[in-house]
Amino acid sequence: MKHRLLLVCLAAFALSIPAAAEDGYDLWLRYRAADAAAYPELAATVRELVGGGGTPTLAAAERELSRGLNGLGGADVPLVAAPTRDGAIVFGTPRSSAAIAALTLDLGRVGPEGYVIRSTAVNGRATTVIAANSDAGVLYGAFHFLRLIQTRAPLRALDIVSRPRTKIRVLNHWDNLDGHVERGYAGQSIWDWHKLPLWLDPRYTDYARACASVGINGSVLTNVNANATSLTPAYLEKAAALAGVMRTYGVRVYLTARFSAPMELGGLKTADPLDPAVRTWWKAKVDEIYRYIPDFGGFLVKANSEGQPGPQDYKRTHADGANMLAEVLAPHGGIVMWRAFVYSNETPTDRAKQAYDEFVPLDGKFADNVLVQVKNGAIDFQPREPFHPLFGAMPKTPLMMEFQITKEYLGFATHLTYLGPLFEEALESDTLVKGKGSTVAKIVDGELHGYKLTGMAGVANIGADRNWSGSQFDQANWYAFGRFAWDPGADSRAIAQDWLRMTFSNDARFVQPVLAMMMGSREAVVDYMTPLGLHHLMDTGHHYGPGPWVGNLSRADWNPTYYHRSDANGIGFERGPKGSGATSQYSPQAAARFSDLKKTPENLLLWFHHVPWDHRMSSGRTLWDELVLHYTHGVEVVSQMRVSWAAQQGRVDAERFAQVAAFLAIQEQEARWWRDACIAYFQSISRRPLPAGVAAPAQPLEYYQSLKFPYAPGHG
Ligand code: GCW
Repeated sequence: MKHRLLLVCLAAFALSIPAAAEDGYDLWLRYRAADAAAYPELAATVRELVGGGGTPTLAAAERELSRGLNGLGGADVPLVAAPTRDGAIVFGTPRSSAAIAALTLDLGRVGPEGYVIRSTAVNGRATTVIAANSDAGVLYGAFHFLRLIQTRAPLRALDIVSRPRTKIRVLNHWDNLDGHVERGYAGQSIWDWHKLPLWLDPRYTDYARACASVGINGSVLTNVNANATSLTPAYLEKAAALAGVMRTYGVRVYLTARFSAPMELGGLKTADPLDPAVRTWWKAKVDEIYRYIPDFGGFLVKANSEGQPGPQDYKRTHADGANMLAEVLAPHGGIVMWRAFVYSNETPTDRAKQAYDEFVPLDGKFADNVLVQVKNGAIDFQPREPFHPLFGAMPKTPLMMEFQITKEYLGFATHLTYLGPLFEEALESDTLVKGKGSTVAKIVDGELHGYKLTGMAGVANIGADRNWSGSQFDQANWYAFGRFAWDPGADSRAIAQDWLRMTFSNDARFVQPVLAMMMGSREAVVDYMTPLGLHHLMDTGHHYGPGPWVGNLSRADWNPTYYHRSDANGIGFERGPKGSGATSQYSPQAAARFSDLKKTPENLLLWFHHVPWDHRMSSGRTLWDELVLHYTHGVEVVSQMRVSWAAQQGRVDAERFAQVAAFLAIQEQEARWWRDACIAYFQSISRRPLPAGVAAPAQPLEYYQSLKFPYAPGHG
């Protein structure tokens, strides 16, 4: 009797444990078994894996292929030394594999990091070859091959040739040594500095796997608002331990350099970049770093911006500062990524103009191993910004793109906002500097100006949360960033589709509607937060929720009122010739477009112009009516997203289904809050009635103004 009870209890317990916890930890590398009947070519083309270990990175490729193929095929794929039958997978470099060396694969086309995946014959057996010039290239190819299976792509007659269009593809972690992540919405930092170097959390390996799966080859471990302590021996030892894990996956470690470190750590009286003692200090420090981390990538530096120390403290230029560091990194093969996100302490005429004003005179003055890292827009990672005027304006200085993956201004972790369309829009923007087709993508990948160094950085959205990114759908933004860094000409829809299939399901009844939801999600945020070119309406400091009324902060350009400038007559920031003149920073052709109210795209109208409330829009409606309708539409799209997601119940696992559903409910509530607060405020200024049939804000303006969020996450 007792035994029977025990058995019943055990059975009940076993039933309560799902086959595999679907908490999002596996990211897009889930490798759940494919339905053999629906995808017969998997069994036909993948029968054995030809082992090709040897180096740690090739061993990692082998492990990943084994894990992926075993999981996806639902049975163990045997590991053999050479193809014994049709359906072998051979991977490696010409050095690691005689079979690959014997084939004509034109590896010259793929450069040091690219790869070829080809269906061919080896020893008379039908084989799929994954080949590259480097071990990391093989690993990238292995992940690509797994992706084909994960997305149920054809596996026969493959001839894939891929090479990255940028060299430096890095995540920027704004992680502090105390574990707090600036603008982080996924919990504490994944770097457990306190337990490093002896405890290597298995997460570090999974992080590196995920990065490598999309071609990310660098990780800046520390916040750009830097702490010199990260350069002390104790912390270098910890960073070296992380580098040891990441190296296997082709990910190099970088650190942020606090410009005043020679004073804070070295006891010097100055950090003047032209001072010989300062230069000697940095040389010794960099040599020391390379003793810990022989393949250290280099430094990312935020200087003379938002209170950070920098060369201007000594009347030196950004180039003086960057070149000092570049000189000591160069012998080791390191680089400097010097950020252009600067705005000076004097109250500016227009903050959007400052980076251009400070950096363009320095074009051609930076050392060869310096990249200037430029945010996609001139203000600050807003839901929509025009492309940064620096792109196209520094032909002699490699500019790298900086995107923000963490959604500081796009709803934190709870709003479902797929950033692929934002990345794509920025990269496809035409600077017109060398005629039509001079896109930002072609500047970033070096094609337009012949940059030797190229790169893309993404401010990471990764934290210690079990699902890594704070929400299931935010994982897509990490994924998409990697794919765009590899190919700045990539297509955001195709990327979203791959991600959905890998992360959730290949069921067309799921993929189609959820893809549509993802693709519309960014525009919805623009609509319910900052439509028609509005920007920086977020509440003070934490940037969570609306604060368009805020106008009392000590610096003019910290206030939303500075950006929208609404008055009885109209709304918007005049940046044409009669205003701040910021449009003149673009190429003459682009400037002609942006300076003329009639030629400015409507989705950027209020970025470039102060426009009367009664201005007629292309729809025939007044600006005021149009603004209100955009706000309202944004909320409607989110309501529709909830409905679409609800219809997916049963097509995805219950755990992730429920979390997404709950977050969408939060998003809907907050979208409505944004809409109502902004309409209530702008109506108090425009003094115009709402268009017919449009609901009035739920609460009076004072209610929205009274809300306070002292503990909103991520605040610097
Ligand atoms: O967007 C702003 C953020 C700051 C950040 C800064 C920057 C790291 O609000 O938190 O600081 O940009 O990019 O340097």
